Amino acid sequence: MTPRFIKSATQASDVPQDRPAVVLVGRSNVGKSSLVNSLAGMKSLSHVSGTPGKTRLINVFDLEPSYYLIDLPGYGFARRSVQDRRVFEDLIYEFLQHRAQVKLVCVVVDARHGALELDQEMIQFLHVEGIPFIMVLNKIDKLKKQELSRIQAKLAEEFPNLSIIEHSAETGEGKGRLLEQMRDAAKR
Ligand SMILES: Nc1nc2c(ncn2[C@@H]2O[C@H](COP(=O)(O)OP(=O)(O)OP(=O)(O)O)[C@@H](O)[C@H]2O)c(=O)[nH]1
Ligand SMILES: [Mg+2]
Repeated sequence: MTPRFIKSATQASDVPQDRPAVVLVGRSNVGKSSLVNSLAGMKSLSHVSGTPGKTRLINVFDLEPSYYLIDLPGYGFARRSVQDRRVFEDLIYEFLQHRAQVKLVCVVVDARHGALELDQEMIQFLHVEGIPFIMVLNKIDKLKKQELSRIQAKLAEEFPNLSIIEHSAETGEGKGRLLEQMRDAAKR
């Protein structure tokens, strides 16, 4: 089946609920939309931008029949006003909190930076809410092997029980493992 874009929703209640959901969250510009394209094996299913703050809506994709893949706006985009940032953060948290169909959240981080403060907050929230989550260490093509090992060790120490998947939208590395985890989560 060809992956397809289903819809952009402005609020949580507009997201279709007839399938389990796998959700991408993370700071603005870490590569969530690129990840959708990478997983779909398509260049422009989701809009990617060099300018942070590109995704402003809840975007719903159909990559595989057993779940919807949901791309949320990024948090922490510095050039947004505080007010605007809060609107996005509320949208993200509200969506996650009221959705029984969310089977897995992928917290996407930039491999060069690891988990920053807002990521820690997100992880804490998911933990408290009991929502299953993994971390996607993205843009690994930007790191030398040694730097990658260093950040992996740091993350393993910070989050001992967290499953972390390395990924690059440039090389496609990690794509298969990630799709497998999504498929498995959708069955639970
Ligand atoms: N080298 C490299 N660049 C990447 C990778 N993933 C994303 N990028 C680049 O990072 C920038 C941001 O990518 P997006 O996919 O738009 O990021 P996003 O997380 O969806 O951003 P928001 O929509 O603002 O939340 C773009 O210039 C991408 O080409 C990757 O794995 N490797
Ligand atoms: Mg985006």
